[in-house]
Amino acid sequence: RLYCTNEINRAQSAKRNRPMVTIFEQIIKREIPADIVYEDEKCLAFKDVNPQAPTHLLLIPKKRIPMISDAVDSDQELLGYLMLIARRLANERLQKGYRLVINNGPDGCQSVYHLHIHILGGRQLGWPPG
Ligand code: IU
Repeated sequence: RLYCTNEINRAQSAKRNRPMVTIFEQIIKREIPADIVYEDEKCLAFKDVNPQAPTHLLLIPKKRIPMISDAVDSDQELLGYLMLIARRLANERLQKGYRLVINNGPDGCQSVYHLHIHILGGRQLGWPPG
């Protein structure tokens, strides 16, 4: 549970210290490395550096949307597109099932303020989440 506590601490302090340019934007611009598994003109997917399951990918839009609660009506097409790409990446890798997750804000355990969909699978996942 120690790791979980650290994640919660990170999430609780993340918004206050929120940088103008997030690490995920730096990954999009190739300013820092990541294990990228998919890219197109609208989005990018890469392996989470601290995987919580045998498969743990992050899918992010190239458009800067800090969190799902910031999304606006005109993001409808992009958000639908992201869900379909997440489905495709997951279906290709995780025939026995998977979970798509969006953490939002400190209590939602969000630590990076660039919208991302977690794609998790490769083991039996529990419920409820912590
Ligand atoms: P969260 O939903 O904001 O808590 O998810 C952020 C994720 O980003 C988390 O799972 C981290 O392990 C992951 N991550 C990463 O893959 N690479 C990084 O450089 C950083 C965080 I910082």
